Parts: sequence; C-alpha cells; structure tokens
Amino acid sequence: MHTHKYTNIYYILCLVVDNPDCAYGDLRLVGGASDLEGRLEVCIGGRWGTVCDDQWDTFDAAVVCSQLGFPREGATARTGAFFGQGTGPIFFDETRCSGNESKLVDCPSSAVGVHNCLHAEDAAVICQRKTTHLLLIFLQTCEFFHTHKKEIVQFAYNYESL
Ligand SMILES: [Ca+2]
Ligand SMILES: [Ca+2]
Repeated sequence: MHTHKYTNIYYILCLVVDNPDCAYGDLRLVGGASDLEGRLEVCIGGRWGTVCDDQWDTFDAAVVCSQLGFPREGATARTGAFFGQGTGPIFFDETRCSGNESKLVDCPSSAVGVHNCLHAEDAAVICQRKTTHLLLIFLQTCEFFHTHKKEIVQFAYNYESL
C-alpha cells in the first residue's frame, strides 16, 4: 500500500527532473556507474556537448561537482574520454577554473566551440557524495532512482515511520 503510493510520487518527481530541455550552462554526467561520475556534458544553446581535456584538472572538477550539488572537496578530474566518448559539439577547451567559481561557464576557457580536440579527449569528473541531505541526492538523478527504486521506497516508508 505504502509502496505503491511512494512509487507514484517518485515517478512524478522524476518526470520533472527528466525534462529534456536544458538551459545555458547546465551540466550533466554521462556514462558513469552512478550519478557521481561520468563524462562531462554542458548545455549551450539548448544542446548538450562535451569539454576537451586540455588543461582539465582538479580545480575544474571542483567547480563541476559544486554546480551539480556535490562537495568541491574530493572532486577528481579524468581525461582521455575516461567514461567514453561523447557525440555532438565540443563546446569548451583550455578550461582554467580557479576552483571557486559557482558555474563552469564562469571559468576562463576558449570561446564556445573553439578547440583543437577530438571526442577521445572528452573531459570527465568523479565527485564525492555528501553524507547528509539524502533526499536531495535521491532526486539528483532518475537513473539512481530507477536503479535503487526498492531501497528508496523503503527509505521513504521508514522515514514516515519515524
Ligand atoms: Ca584547468
Ligand atoms: Ca586545446
């Protein structure tokens, strides 16, 4: 009974989160084993594209993780299409974040679309999870929800029982 109720609630929330339209500067991680990691894709002009790994380092990864709602601490940069090659445009190259920017698009880099890269050089990150705000993290990605639906429903059930 409770299970059915919460399943519907989370499906509705995921429909909202899964909205395919993206806004300028939005980020997503693709091809990782969880929502914490993956090839970096950035939204420019309503399209998702990748970032070249030239000058891609911990400072850049920290900004990406922060923008995605994860801690800056423990952010790791990966190069050479570590989580697989993307398709479509390569939007940024020579990214030089200081690490304190709130959004990746605030970091100095080459102009949008200007690069000398291949998708074999797609940049990626690995973020660390905060140990608090569990519910927010559940909503971070519907991929996580679909993988862990049973556990989430159980968590919601237990939460209500508190
Ligand atoms: Ca850099
Ligand atoms: Ca370059």
